[in-house]
Amino acid sequence: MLYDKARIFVAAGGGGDGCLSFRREAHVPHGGPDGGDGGHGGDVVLICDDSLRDLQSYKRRAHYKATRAGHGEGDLRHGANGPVLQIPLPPGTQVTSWDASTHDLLVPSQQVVVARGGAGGRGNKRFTTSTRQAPRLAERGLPGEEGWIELRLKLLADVGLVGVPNAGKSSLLARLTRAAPKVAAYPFTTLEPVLGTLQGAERQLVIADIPGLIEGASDGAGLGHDFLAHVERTRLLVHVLDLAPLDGSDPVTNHATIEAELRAHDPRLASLPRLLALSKADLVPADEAARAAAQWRERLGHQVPVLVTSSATGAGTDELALELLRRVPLSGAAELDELVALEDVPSVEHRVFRPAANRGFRVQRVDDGVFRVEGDGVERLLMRHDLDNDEALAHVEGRLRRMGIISALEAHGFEPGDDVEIAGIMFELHPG
Ligand SMILES: Nc1nc2c(ncn2[C@@H]2O[C@H](COP(=O)(O)OP(=O)(O)OP(=O)(O)O)[C@@H](O)[C@H]2O)c(=O)[nH]1
Ligand SMILES: [Mg+2]
Repeated sequence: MLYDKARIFVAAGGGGDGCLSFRREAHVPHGGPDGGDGGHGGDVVLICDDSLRDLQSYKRRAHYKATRAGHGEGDLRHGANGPVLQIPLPPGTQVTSWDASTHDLLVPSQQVVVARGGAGGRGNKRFTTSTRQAPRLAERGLPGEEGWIELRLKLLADVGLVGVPNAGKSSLLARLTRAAPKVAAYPFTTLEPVLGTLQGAERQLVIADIPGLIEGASDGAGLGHDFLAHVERTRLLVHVLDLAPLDGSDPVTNHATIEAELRAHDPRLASLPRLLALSKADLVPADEAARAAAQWRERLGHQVPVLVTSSATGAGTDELALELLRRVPLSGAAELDELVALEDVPSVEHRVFRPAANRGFRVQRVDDGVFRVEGDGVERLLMRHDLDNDEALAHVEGRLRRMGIISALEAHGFEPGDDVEIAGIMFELHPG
C-alpha cells in the first residue's frame, strides 16, 4: 500500500530561561549579577531523503517535538541551544503548514524549517543599568512554534501511464520495467500507483502506472482522482488505449474520456507531451491494428506518436521504450532551471514569518475593572516574566508604559489596581 498522505504535529523546542544569579567570592560581600542567557530552542526541519519511498512511518507516529534549550547558569554560562529535530521525507512530498504556507521537497537533502525554536531568555546580568546594579530578574525562554502540518506525496516520475480501467497499463509497465504490478482481466485491478524504472543505455526513466480513470475522475469518481496528483509532475504521458475492449466500448470515446479528465484535473496535465500506445495488438489481426494506427495518426496529428504494442508478445514494446527515452527531455529545461535554482539557495529554506517586532496591540474592556490586551510583542513580554517577582513586575510595567499600553488602558477607563489579562495571564496592575 502506498501511503501518500499524512498529518503530523510538530513542535519546536522552547528557549531556555535566563538565569538570576550573583557572583559569590570569598572576599567580596556583594558580587555583581552573573546570570547567563538561556539557549535557543531547537527548530523542526524537514529534510528531503532519497532513501524514503512513502509516508508510511508518519501514519504510525504523529507527534514530533524538538527538545527545549538549556537554561542559563551563574558565572555567565549560557544555556546550550536545543538540537534541531530533523524529519526525513521522501522526494516529491508537498508540505502545507498550519499557516497555509506550502513547500515542495524535491531535491535530496533540501531542507525546510517548519517550526522555529523559541528564543532564550536573558539572564540578570543583561538587566544591569546605571541605576540598577543588582537586577533581581531574568527572562524566561519563549515557547517554540508548533502546529499540524499536512504531508502529501506526489510521486516524482518521468512518465505516466494513463487510460481507462483494463486497458493494459500495468501489463505494459511489467514489460518495460522490472516492476511486477498486479495484472488481471477485470477493471480496477490497480488500486494505487506503482513505479517502475526503465533502464536505457545511458539513463533511467521512472514510469508511474496509476489506477484506471473513468468519466468524472477529476470530480472524484472511481479511484482516479486521488492518483491524478501522482502524474502531475511527469514530463510525458503514455495514453494506453485498448484496440478491442472486451466490454465493447468504443476506443474513440474512451480516448476522449481520458483526455477530458486530464484537462479537468489540471490544464498543465493536458498540455504534457503524449504518446499513444495502442495495446493488446495480438488480439486483433495485424492489418486491422495497422489500419487503426493509421487512423489515430490522422486524428492526432504529428505531435503524438502512435505505437502498436502487445504486452503478451512484446511486439512494439522495445520501440515504445526507445521512444520514451528519446522523447523525455534529459531533465527538461524548465525543470533543470528549477532544480539549479533550488540548489543555489541557502540549503535551509525558511517559512515566511510574521514580522518579528510587531508593536501593534489592542486594548479591550471585558468587564468592570477587567481589561484585555492583545498583540504579539506584548504577549511575548508577558510570557518572558514571572509576575510574582516584584522586580520583574516593575520591569514589565515600565515596558507597558513605554509601549503606550498604560495610556491606552487609561483611555479605556482603567484605574490603578484593576485587573489586566495578557497572553492568558491575569494580574493586578499598579503602574507606579
Ligand atoms: N492478450 C493480451 N492481453 C493483455 C495484454 N495486455 C494486457 N492484457 C490483459 O488485459 C487485462 C488487463 O490488463 P492490466 O494490465 O491489468 O490493465 P490495467 O490497464 O492495468 O487495468 P486497471 O489496473 O484495472 O486499470 C489483463 O487480463 C491482461 O492480461 C496484451 O498485450 N495482450
Ligand atoms: Mg493496472
